[in-house]
Amino acid sequence: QATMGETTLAVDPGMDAVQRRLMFEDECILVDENDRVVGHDSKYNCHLMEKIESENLLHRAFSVFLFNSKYELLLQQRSATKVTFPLVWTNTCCSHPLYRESELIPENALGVRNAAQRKLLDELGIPAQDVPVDQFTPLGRILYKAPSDGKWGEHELDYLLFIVRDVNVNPNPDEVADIKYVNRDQLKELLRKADAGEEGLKLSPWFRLVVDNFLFKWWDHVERGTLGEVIDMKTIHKL
Ligand code: DMA
Ligand code: MN
Repeated sequence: QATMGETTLAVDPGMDAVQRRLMFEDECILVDENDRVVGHDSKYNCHLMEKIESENLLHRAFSVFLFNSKYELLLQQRSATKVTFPLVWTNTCCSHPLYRESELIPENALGVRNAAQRKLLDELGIPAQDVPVDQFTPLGRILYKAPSDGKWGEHELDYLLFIVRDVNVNPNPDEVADIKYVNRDQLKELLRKADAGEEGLKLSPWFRLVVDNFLFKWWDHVERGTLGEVIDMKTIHKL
C-alpha cells in the first residue's frame, strides 16, 4: 500500500489526498454487459480510460435521484477535487457499490441500495435513518461510457434509484461544492444554460443521459405516486 501510494504520488502529483485514498481503498465490482459479476478491481484502475479500453473494464455504479415532498429534485455540484468530472452539476448522489458482502446482495438490488445509503451520508451528510434502504425504488439500469479529462473516465452499468423523502443535508466539502433543489422548470433552465455554455455551467454526462431519456416522464410518476408502473429492472439500456 505504501509503495503504491508513493508510486502514484509521482504519477498523479496533482491528485487530491482524500480522493487518492478512495481511488485505492474502494474496490469496485466488475460486471459483464448483462450485469453478471465477473471480478473486482480498484476504483483507480476502473476509471483509467486506457484500462477501460484495453481490458474492456466495466463496473457497477448507482445514481440516486432524491426528491423532497414538494417533488423538487436535489442536485449536487461535484467538488473541485474530484478526479473525474470536477465541478459539474449532477443528480443527488453517484458512486459505486463495493466488492463486499453487504453491497453485493442481488435481491431487489439491496447491495446497491445499501451502497446508496452509505454514500448519501458520506457525500451529503444525510443520516441513514432519513433514507431507509427500503424507501429506494430501483427503476432501471443504463450502460454508458464517458471520458472525463485526460486519462480518466467512466464505463459503467448504472442503477437508477429514486427516493422521495424530506431529509437533513450537510454536504461534505471533499465531495460536494454546492447543492440545490430544482423543480422541472428550474432544471429546464439549467439545461438551457449548460447547452448555451452560460456561466461555465456543466452537467455530468450520465445525468444528461437520464434527463434526455427518462427523467421528465418519471418525474410525473413521482408526483402521482405511481413510480411502480415504470420500474423495468430487466432491460439494460445501452446509451
Ligand atoms: C460514480 O460517481 C458513479 C456514477 C454513476 C458516475 P462518483 O464519481 O461520484 O463516485 P465516487 O463518489 O465514489 O467518487
Ligand atoms: Mn465509476
